[in-house]
Amino acid sequence: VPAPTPADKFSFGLWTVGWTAADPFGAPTRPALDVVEAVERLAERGAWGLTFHDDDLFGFAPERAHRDRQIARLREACAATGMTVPMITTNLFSHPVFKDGGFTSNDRTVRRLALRKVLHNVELAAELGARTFVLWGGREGSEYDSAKDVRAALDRYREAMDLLCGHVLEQGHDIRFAIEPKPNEPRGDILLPTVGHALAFVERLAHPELVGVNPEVGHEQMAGLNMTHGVAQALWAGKLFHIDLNGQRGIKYDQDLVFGHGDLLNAFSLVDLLESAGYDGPRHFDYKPSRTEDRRGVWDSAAANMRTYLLLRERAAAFRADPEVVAALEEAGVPALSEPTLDAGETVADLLADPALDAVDPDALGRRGYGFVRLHQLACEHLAGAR
Ligand code: GLT
Ligand code: MN
Ligand code: MN
Ligand code: MN
Repeated sequence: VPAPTPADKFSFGLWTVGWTAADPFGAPTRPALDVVEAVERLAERGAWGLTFHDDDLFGFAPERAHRDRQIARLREACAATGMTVPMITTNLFSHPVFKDGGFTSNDRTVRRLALRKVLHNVELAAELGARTFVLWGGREGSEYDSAKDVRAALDRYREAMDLLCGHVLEQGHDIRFAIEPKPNEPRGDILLPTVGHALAFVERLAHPELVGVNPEVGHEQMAGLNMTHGVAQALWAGKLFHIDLNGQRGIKYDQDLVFGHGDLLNAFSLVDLLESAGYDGPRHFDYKPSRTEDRRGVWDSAAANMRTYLLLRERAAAFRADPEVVAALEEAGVPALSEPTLDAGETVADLLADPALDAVDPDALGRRGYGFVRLHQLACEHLAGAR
């Protein structure tokens, strides 16, 4: 497996390698990580980008001088290492003021504060040359159905998105927004819980072309969904603006494991999809180095994400190049699905009158074997390094 290089476009959140591992049950197990060290350590390992929330870099409501200094230190570290800032995002979930949400809080003043916080950070994104602005609405939701008017909340969510898009257009910034779905945690139920919900929401905005999605592996899997299918639909809709790669084992709390350390087969099909679809955006890792890890474990786990991606990319290419796989795909009818069901120019009347269809024996057709299991076993064998 080749070593990661910036051409692979691997990026990491400052909140990932920088996580001090405080959880709801225990205190931090690691000291805070300085942004300059994060940039340097990631660059040494072949990463391309660092992403962050406003609060990660300079805290909530920072003194002007502190904010400026942190931004300058980040810029210098990037200039010295060649690292980039491809995406930034705003923290609308940690401070108690956002306990009922930012854009959709029941409190109008909170909503106005949230919008102002994001607008400030959009300006920072433009200054740093970040082309994608992620919005994870972790606190936009409820625990109690009686406490949230969901239709009104969606009106407010849309109002916020329309305002942000209008601002970006007015300023002429080269920035697009990516909504990150999650079904629950920290709220009992979060609005726009899955990729599908987010895609439907985007189509009702004033500037849908400026808004896409940032699917996270673990978040789709927390909802029991197939990440590869969700990403495929986002690609199909032209909406895969960004992606959060990590690992999750089943329907439980958000584990944020290393990419591939959850459902490895689904990770394999995801890499196969991203590579074959020509997705050329960031490969962003949103994982948490486990609470058991020390500093060395942090950097080992960061490297593990990139190595797993490259390993799966290699395995997927070998799978596609294997003549037995090509034949099995053919037998399974996978390439045949790309053929339109009607001929060019064929009408409903032509279809209804097609004599070839009268000659079809549905029972015989129903006995056709597709060979999907054999095909999937070939995928498993490539993944396991047996072929
Ligand atoms: C938070 C969340 C992640 C999001 C981050 C972006 S914040 O860590 O758990 O999934 O991607 O806001
Ligand atoms: Mn997560
Ligand atoms: Mn997370
Ligand atoms: Mn995420």
